[in-house]
Amino acid sequence: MNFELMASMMCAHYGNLEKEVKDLEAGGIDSFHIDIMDGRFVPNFAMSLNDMAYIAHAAKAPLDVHLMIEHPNNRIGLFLGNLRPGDTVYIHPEAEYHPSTTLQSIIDAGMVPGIAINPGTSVETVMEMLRIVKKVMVMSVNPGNAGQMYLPYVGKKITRLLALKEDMDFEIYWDGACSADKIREFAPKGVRGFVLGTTLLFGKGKPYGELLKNIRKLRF
Ligand code: S6P
Ligand code: MG
Repeated sequence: MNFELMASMMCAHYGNLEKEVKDLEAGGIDSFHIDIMDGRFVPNFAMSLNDMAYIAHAAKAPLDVHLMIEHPNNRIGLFLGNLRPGDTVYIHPEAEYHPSTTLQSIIDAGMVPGIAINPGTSVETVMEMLRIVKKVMVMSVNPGNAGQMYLPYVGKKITRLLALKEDMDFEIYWDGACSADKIREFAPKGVRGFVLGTTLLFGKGKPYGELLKNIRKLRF
C-alpha cells in the first residue's frame, strides 16, 4: 500500500542533526516534518526558523513545515525564503484572520499549501479552504508537544474529510501519536501520509531504516 512517512524533527537528536537527516534519508523517509512554534499559539517553542533553514540545507528530501504560530502572514516571507519549490507549508487557520491570503502567498512562492487543523476545529469551519489547499493535516492531539495520547473523536472528522477529498482535490495527513494500529486502520481508507514521532520512530534504539521498513511492511 502506498502512503507517505514524515519524520517529526522536533523528536530528533539535536546533538548531531546532520547525521539524523542523513540516516533518515538512507532509511527511506519521504519528508522532514518541521514543527515551528511561537509559545503563543501553542504552549511550547520546539523548532524555529534557523532549525528549519539548516534542515532545508542538509536534506535532499522535501520539507513539510507545520507553522504553529499566531498570524503566520506577518512573517510568512521568512519561512518561504528558506524553502525550496515543492516543499509544503501548513498554517493553522485558527491562528489567522485571513488564512486564504496567507495560503495564496504560499502558492505564489511555488510551495504546496496546506492547513493543519486542531482536534476541536470542525470540517465546516474550514470548508471553503478545502478548495484552496492541496493538503489537510489533521491533528489527532492538541498541538504543542510530542508524546501525547491520541484523541479518539478525531477519527470521525477524518471519515468526513475522506468523503470530500476527491471532489475538492486535497490529500489528508495525520499528525500526532501515530501508531502502527492507526496506519493499519487509516491508510487503506485513504489517508495519504503519517507524521512519525516518539510513538513509532524516535528513541527506539533501532536503526531508522529497520523501523521504517517494518512500518512499510505492515499487513492491512
Ligand atoms: C505536535 C506536533 C507533532 C509532533 C508529533 C510527535 O504539536 O505538531 O508533529 O511532533 O506528533 O509524534 P508523537 O508520536 O510523539 O506524538
Ligand atoms: Mg506537527
